Amino acid sequence: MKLIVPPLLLLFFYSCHPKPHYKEDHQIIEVKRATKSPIIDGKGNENSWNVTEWHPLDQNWLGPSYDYNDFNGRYKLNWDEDYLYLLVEIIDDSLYDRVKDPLKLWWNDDSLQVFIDEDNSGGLHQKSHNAFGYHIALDGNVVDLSESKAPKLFNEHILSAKTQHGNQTTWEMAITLYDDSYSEKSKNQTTVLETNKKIGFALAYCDNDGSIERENYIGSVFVPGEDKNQAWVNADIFGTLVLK
Ligand SMILES: [Ca+2]
Ligand SMILES: [Ca+2]
Ligand SMILES: [Ca+2]
Ligand SMILES: [Ca+2]
Repeated sequence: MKLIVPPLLLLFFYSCHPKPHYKEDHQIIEVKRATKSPIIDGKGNENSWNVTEWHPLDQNWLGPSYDYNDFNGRYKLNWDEDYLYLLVEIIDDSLYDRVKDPLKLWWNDDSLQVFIDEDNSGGLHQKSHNAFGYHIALDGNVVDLSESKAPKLFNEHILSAKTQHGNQTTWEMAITLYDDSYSEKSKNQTTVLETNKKIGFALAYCDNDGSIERENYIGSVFVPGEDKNQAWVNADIFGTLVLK
């Protein structure tokens, strides 16, 4: 029997089921699998890092222009089935941790920020775990907003270590991924990474050299339009990683 659906009913169905959000991939980076998992010690001397290319951290999202000694940054990425690995090299003339409490004004201290959208869905993430925007403080604390929009430590999501030589800090991290079903009230499954998986990703550095507020906020992706400070709200601006 052929089922004939009246056009009005179809219209009703589509208005109740809007098209799913679609992120347009940009800044696509192919990430190679690590030949051997790196040791997270803040030293990028493993062979897997040596054979991996650097990417620039050079988009000034907030603040005036800066020179090389004030800030310069670059990063590398690798993966295995358990972790996304990140190596970041930062030149910063002054490391500043004004407020020691990791849950207060954390974005105004020198810190790295790692944005992860596990399924590359894009879309808003401020009030959900559709994507994460982890701040990693100089002392290694990992902060993001909780489901109730309060700051919360997510230290178990990112293992990090750093070393320093003069004004250069090298950060090495193993990042565990969680999908958008992540709940702060239950135990969560980690994502097992596999070849050809796409992940929404951006990196940023908050640079403060002694001011009340951060002086610069430098990101890894170009953000179109006047307001460049969008990553903490909208995962559409994240670049796209493709695991190879
Ligand atoms: Ca290492
Ligand atoms: Ca600086
Ligand atoms: Ca998502
Ligand atoms: Ca600084």
